[in-house]
Amino acid sequence: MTDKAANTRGAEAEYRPHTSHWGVFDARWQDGTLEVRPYAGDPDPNGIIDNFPAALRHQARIAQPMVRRGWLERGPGPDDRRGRDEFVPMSWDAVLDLLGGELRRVRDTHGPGAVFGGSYGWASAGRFHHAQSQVHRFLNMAMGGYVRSVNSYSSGASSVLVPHILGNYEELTKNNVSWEQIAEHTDIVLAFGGMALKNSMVAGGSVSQHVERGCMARAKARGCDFVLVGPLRSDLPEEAGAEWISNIPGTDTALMLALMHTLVTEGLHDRVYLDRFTAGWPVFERYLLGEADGQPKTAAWAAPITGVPAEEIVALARRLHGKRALIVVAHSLQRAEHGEQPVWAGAALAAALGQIGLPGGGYGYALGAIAYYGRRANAVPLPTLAQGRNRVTDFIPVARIADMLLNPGGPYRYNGQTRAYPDIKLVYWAGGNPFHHHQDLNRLRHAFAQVDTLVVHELAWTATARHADIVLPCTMTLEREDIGANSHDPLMVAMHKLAEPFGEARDDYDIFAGLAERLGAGEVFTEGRTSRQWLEHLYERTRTALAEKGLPAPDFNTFWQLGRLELPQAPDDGGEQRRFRNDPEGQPLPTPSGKIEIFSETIASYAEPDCPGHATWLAPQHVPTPEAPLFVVANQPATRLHSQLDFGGHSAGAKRRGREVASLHPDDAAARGIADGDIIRIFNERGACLAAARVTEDVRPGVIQLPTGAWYDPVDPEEEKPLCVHGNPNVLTRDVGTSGLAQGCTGQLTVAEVELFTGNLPPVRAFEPPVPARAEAEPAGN
Ligand SMILES: Nc1nc2c(c(=O)[nH]1)N[C@H]1C(S)=C(S)[C@@H](COP(=O)(O)OP(=O)(O)OC[C@H]3O[C@@H](n4cnc5c(=O)[nH]c(N)nc54)[C@H](O)[C@@H]3O)O[C@H]1N2
Ligand SMILES: Nc1nc2c(c(=O)[nH]1)N[C@H]1C(S)=C(S)[C@@H](COP(=O)(O)OP(=O)(O)OC[C@H]3O[C@@H](n4cnc5c(=O)[nH]c(N)nc54)[C@H](O)[C@@H]3O)O[C@H]1N2
Ligand SMILES: [Mo]
Repeated sequence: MTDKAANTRGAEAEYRPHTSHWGVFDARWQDGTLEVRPYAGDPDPNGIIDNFPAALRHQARIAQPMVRRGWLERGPGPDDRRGRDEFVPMSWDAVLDLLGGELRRVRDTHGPGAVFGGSYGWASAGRFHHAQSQVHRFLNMAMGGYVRSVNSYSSGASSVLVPHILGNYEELTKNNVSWEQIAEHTDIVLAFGGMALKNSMVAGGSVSQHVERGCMARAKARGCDFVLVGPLRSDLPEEAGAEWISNIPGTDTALMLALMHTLVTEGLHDRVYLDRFTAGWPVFERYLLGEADGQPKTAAWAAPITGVPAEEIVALARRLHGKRALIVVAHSLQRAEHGEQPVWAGAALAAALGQIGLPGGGYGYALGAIAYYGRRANAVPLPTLAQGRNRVTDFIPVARIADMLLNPGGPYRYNGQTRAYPDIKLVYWAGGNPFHHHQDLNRLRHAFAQVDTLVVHELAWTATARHADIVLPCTMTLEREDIGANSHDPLMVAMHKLAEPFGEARDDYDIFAGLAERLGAGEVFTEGRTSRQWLEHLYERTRTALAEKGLPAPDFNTFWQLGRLELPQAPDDGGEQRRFRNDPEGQPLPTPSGKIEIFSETIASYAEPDCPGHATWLAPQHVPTPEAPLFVVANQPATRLHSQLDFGGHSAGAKRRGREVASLHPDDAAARGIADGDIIRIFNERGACLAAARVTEDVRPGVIQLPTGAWYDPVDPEEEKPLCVHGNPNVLTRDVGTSGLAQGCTGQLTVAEVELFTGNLPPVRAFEPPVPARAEAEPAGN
């Protein structure tokens, strides 16, 4: 049956609701094409929904199960042919039998502690077909558990640091200063790394209203000032009318210290607040004033480090005093060497201003990074798939995956412990793309060569799928029913099915159900429910909570027909930080002292050389050199979520000559004979990629910005360090942790050189499926 016939029978022009991490939308089939339109209640829709139509039936989709030839012929084992081998198509029954046997072998020979199921990644919206929940539930129920990963690539450093110094991480990011408070109360927003609208337009699970632009415009109209600190002018929108302080990347901690030094020496810091609400300020003050190390952290000291003139630093400190001031530190600052320090220094600065816990004031850590920050929490629980119990206790900090695979048994530091990496035989990935998210991809390829078996569920031929031994094609969100919602958005969405599965693709749930059955855990995994029955079952939790509150609580079928359901929300009450301010003795923070820890005895006792007991300027090791004179800022892409649907129309439309666009300053371009639109080669000791140059004054000199997400596309995978012809910055980034405290991802910044690319331009092949094996290559015995 053609798509048109399959999808348009009956109601050609009828729009049906669906949602995504980047927005709620409706879609319908018209003349054989899918049309999408944003949810009518969204004041500022996200153009990323336009990636769907062209992506749905794109050749980059995976049509049938595939097994890597070398694995099929020689069996499981380390193999550096991963990523360059051929694939053999296989039927679902055969591939599930084969994989079921391999899972049984690993479980029975090595135990579940030899399975890595961390499977990091954003997958798709939808509470049931959430790939992470599905893979974890499967591994718990059918394998007895798995080695997991903790924390995220987003906030690897801050999520470990914050519980030591500020309290609950979720409260700090999600129930703290809101957009509404900024619109109404804030006098000055000092945003380190900005609050780019491209970022806040995304939220895991769903987002129905993009309010950030409107709230910034309201604040500005009321007289609020916005000051952006960072290498790119575009990190605050025009509506904010921001002043731009363009500092050298990675130097924000020095700038914050100098701001605090100015406040203290001019008597502008809030001593009463610091005495009552913080612990350890006197130790930190001795460091600020140079009594501890002989170096006062003056504006004159910070000026050459940060590239910001001393007078500007002093003037900024004076301006912050006596105002309803909000300090914002973007996630990006901590996705770098010593990433803990700017998070801690930002908290100390907000505390020195005495603003934490006031409406619209204090510390808006990560505000603007994602659309579930700065919003109200829902007052009812969401449908949630139980994941069962993991009997394996071992874990790794998520960004240490390559270290783990390359050094089984090797020691590493994490949050005060010395731990050992597990010995992994099988890696199972569903819903993430390590060839998008991980650093130093040439090293990652070696790491994946070490395992016995790599299993990947994917909807498209990502580089991760190409490196797998067993590739199982899964449906795209549009091809199945689900319930969409996030914890800080008032709209729950009935995600209607809009298309038949591509080729032989199956839902992750059905794939796991088939495997669970082969491992003797079919009934435990499915509980006898179809997908539709699961949706009805999971919906009940929210319906019951609504009914208990005396609110409209439609049954599932009514919800499904309505398409959307408004959920009640909690008050915008400032959360834990406000409660602490109002009642410091009765509602202490969940830190060791019950206060904001400007100095942490606990962290000091860990004796990490790269993370001392208070915010400290630790000069970075990874700085520009004559061979690599430019900073590379590898930030989030504006036209897609990470690598998802990079083959869609919106993402493809923003590229030039099929390459990702890298932005650099006219001076840096001129010095290298580069003009706007030229193809350039960006390279360092770890690797090289091509990109299309955009020459603009909106980037600080000495910086080149190349967003993440263009699919890794090695020109010749046989080479040791192949050129990526498409523009994936993770061929350049370093694979090292933030510090021995958190071991977070440091992918945001690296250094490299750039030159005009003058050779024959190799085509982009990332979206062409790997050539299927010839018929005679079927496994022996066929
Ligand atoms: N250099 C550098 N690197 C970075 C960052 C950076 O700032 N700089 N940022 C980091 C951050 S913050 C993050 S969060 C990570 C993001 O890294 P990831 O979350 O791994 O990136 P995604 O592209 O979202 O990967 C999701 C994958 O799931 C697939 N998928 C979608 N729906 C389904 C489904 O239903 N089932 C299955 N099985 N698969 C599905 C998609 O096709 C896609 O390949 O990247 C990190 N990497
Ligand atoms: N459109 C879109 N939105 C997204 C995502 C996406 O992939 N696409 N990903 C989502 C996810 S998972 C996350 S975790 C968040 C990430 O949120 P962030 O990590 O905050 O986002 P980034 O865009 O990586 O970085 C924000 C800005 O920080 C600036 N910056 C980089 N280094 C420095 C520095 O040393 N100092 C200063 N002052 N500024 C610096 C860069 O100019 C950059 O544009 O974004 C979310 N939003
Ligand atoms: Mo993230």
